[in-house]
Amino acid sequence: MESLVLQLHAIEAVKFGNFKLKSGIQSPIYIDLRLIVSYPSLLREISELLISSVSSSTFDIVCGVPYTALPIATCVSISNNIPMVMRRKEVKDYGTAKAIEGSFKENQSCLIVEDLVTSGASVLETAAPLRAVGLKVTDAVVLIDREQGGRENLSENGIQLHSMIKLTEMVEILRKNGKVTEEMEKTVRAFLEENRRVSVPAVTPPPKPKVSVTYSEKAKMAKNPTGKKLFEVMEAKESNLCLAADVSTAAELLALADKVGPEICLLKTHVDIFPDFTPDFGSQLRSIAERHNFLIFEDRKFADIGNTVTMQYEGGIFRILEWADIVNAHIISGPGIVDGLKLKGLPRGRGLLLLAEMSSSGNLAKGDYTAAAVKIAEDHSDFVIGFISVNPASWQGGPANPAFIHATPGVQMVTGGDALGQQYNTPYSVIFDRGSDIIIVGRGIIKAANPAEAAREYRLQGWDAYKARCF
Ligand code: S5P
Repeated sequence: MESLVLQLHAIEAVKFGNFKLKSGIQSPIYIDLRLIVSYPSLLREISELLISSVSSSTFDIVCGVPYTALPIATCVSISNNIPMVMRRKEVKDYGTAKAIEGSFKENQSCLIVEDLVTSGASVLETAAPLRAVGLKVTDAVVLIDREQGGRENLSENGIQLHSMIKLTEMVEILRKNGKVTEEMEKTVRAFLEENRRVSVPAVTPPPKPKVSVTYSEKAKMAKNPTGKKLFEVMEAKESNLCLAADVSTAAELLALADKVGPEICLLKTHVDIFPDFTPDFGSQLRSIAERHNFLIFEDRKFADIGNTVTMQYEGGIFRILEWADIVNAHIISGPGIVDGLKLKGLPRGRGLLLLAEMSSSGNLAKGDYTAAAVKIAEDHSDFVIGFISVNPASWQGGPANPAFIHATPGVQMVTGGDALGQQYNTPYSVIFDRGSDIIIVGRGIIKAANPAEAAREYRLQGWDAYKARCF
């Protein structure tokens, strides 16, 4: 232990002076173990020492307190062959809404690894989300105990602290080896006497996900006839899959719709990409939709003022109002856009989705913008059937009213993206973790060797995730 303390001092991981700690108090000693990543043999020594203080076989999983203890926990995991999980510090910023990364099962025991404990607040901040996902947390190993109430605060929260060395012991070693003066040792002791117990702020565990409302229940809640019908189709076909049919021609789209039709609840078009569009496109697509029982969504992304969009919706070459059950709109121009579209769409029983979030990287639809979309939808729930969303589970105040549909683009079997900013999540993460209702899949299906088979696979994955969420 003496040599370890001297090494920490030599690399300046222990400093003396006047420092403000995370808890707010001023301290004459500061310990910064972030530096140890630059000294692999020291890192190994510390991780071996830590795990030797507990019986490693009693733990199924280890978790380091971010960030300093992450490399230590990784070493403990590798050398003892214990799987590791990671706690995300910035759940909201990243938008996956997953606080704990990695595989684990409920009731597995998890050992927390930390470099330094003062009040124990950081350990408790990590224990709360681990416990919220069903892991058992009863022990924490830590290299240095600053002796400022950490042990007591953790014990009150059901966590036994195993520390390798106390701060006073460290300072004593350094004084004996001529690294600090007797006076400094006294100052540190006096400081510790005065700050015996640093209280911890209460840590509220994150709320458990709400038991989800089923699609049939949602169908009953929906005010708009198209919204209601969509939920009914989803339930009847056991499908929460929307095909983004971004093929090159109208002829190709019609052929694809017929093949993939049995697997989908909704088919999404970008009608303005077809060089061979003819006025009977809409009626042809509607007859295929009727045959296979799916709805049609023209992804027009209206964005203009109310008066202009009434004309764009009804007129022009495409006459979208005639054949699309659903269209969507940005809310950048304010609620007038919904009034305009509603004027034409509601008498025909059509529905509108608002773009509350987008899947592309760097997009601006977040925070207050998303909240404004939810507010506009609530004010027009006779016509607005829901949202294009990415992570409704992370929205301010939780997901919107369950009568709304949350449809999420940017879905493939593996996470990743394309060269132009698209970002992909898996069907399971979209439906189960992010609380969405519909997966919108384009290239994952249309570029597959057998699109109908690929669609079937996406449908099964999406439906399994829904069942896992609801039942
Ligand atoms: O934020 C969005 C909104 C939409 S509607 N991100 C999207 O990707 N979309 C649409 O979803 C996009 O226009 C495309 O039609 C589809 C995604 O296609 P994929 O090939 O990337 O799966």
